[in-house]
Amino acid sequence: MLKNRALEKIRAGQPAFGLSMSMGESVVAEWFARSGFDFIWIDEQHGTFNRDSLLRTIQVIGPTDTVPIVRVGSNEFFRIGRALDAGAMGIIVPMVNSAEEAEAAVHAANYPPRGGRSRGGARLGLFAEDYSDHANESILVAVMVETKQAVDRVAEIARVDGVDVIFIGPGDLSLSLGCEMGSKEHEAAIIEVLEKARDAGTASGIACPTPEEALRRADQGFKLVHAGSEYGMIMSGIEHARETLGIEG
Ligand code: 3PY
Ligand code: MG
Repeated sequence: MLKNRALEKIRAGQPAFGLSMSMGESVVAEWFARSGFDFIWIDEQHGTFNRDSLLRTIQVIGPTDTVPIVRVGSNEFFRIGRALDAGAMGIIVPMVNSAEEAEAAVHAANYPPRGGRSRGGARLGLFAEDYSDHANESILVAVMVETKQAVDRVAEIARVDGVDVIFIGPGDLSLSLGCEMGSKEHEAAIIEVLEKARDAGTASGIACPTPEEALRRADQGFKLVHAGSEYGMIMSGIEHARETLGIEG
């Protein structure tokens, strides 16, 4: 069997909390992997990862109970297969705007008969002899709803078999809606996504900049909850030091 603590928690109706990494620094990965969080989101889309640093980060996190999940750069068959072959136990697919695009992500992440993932990869035998027998049930597939178009179609996206989580990207959503983050319109769209996904029997997730915000979203019912990034932590640490010492930038 393959273990995926984040997916187990979501299936049990509990929130799974995670941190994200956007820089491929393996020592940060070591600290994050031992932090007790349920998952680490490795950001191929906006981060500075290349193929090597992505693999190294997964190699550091993989042996712990914390689950490595890759936000892939795009919804491409080979890109998704490559992240999973490197050892990711989940994918987050950005900018999914239709049921067809969600189906493509599920297809890429699952071996036949559910999908069309290609079997191979030098690492997978490390996880289980029968990896390909268990991968489909153990790998988390999250699709990101972060445009107006996707909000309008969220009910059909959430009904796609094999989508475990509808994940909101609040930043892109505010750009697409043309409203401020935290505005009434923005918040209404977030709650609409949460409720429509719930009606379809699918969990929701959301990216939060702070643990306080993550707690608030978990209380609202979000299950895959991003609670901060190494980048955000570095920036707030720098800001705190500057303010404390009166250093002007
Ligand atoms: C967004 O806010 O758009 C995201 O993709 C969060 O990572
Ligand atoms: Mg986004």
